[in-house]
Amino acid sequence: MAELKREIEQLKRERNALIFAHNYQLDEVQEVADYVGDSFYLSKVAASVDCDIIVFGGVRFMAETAKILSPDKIVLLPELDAGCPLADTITGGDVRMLKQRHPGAPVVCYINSSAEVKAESDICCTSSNAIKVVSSLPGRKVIFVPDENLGDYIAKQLPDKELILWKGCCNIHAKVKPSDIQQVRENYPEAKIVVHPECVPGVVKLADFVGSTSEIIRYVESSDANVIIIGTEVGVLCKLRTSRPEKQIFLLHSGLVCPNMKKTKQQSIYDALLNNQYQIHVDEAVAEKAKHAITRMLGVS
Ligand code: CIZ
Repeated sequence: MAELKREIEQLKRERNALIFAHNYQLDEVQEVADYVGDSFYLSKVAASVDCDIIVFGGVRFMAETAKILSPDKIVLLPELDAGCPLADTITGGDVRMLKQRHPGAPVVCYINSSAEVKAESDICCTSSNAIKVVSSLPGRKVIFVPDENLGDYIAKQLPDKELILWKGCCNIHAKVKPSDIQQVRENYPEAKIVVHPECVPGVVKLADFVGSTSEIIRYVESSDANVIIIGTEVGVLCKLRTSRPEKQIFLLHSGLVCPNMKKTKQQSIYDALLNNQYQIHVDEAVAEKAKHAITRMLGVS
């Protein structure tokens, strides 16, 4: 592994490349990354960073977002089939149909969506800025796609808004049930329970804190609690194990492991740098419209 790390470092220098890793990536990928964070943070970095190549440890929609914001750079997704089943629940055609059904209502798309869906949307959001983004819009009615659970969470925070929701969900977060929280409360009465807003409403309601991956990491790092139970993908534990080794941090459900996020390994990063694979291309017209939705989000947050 140490040898592979050295070779990745060398290739990175030779190719003027930078490695991005989402908070859900394997520890071995986060360890070789130049930037680790959530989609919002990584999008901002992609828009400003100076390099020729971005190797994206993540899933397709994340690499597409980086390409849309940095069209002159080569963006590589090391595992071609690292996708997002939530993003795949909706197409651009579905968004056009929703707009026809609700004329005049602005469309907010969660960043977990294809470039085509972003291109049909007025503004994009991530789980860390969704409430800010939706509240920035004029009028009452807002179409929100594709995560129904995140949409429900936003709607509860913003009772003046009427959200039209798409019935998509992350099948990893949806595994957590309210009974998992009740069980943990019995076993660890002193613990704080923190969950992602992609969890179902019954889970969100019972949690002590709800936030995006970066917000969860910040919450744990600054919390006085010694025992913390986490309801999001296991990858967030990577940073916390080193930044807060004294705390007892557990996963709320053993199924909180995203198989798509776990496809990328150090070897895939190395192969990507060596063979220039797999290059992300986004149709120019689609990219231009999608960029508008993403930069509008960056302006709001
Ligand atoms: O916004 C992101 O990166 C996702 C998909 C989750 C999160 O909360 O960070």
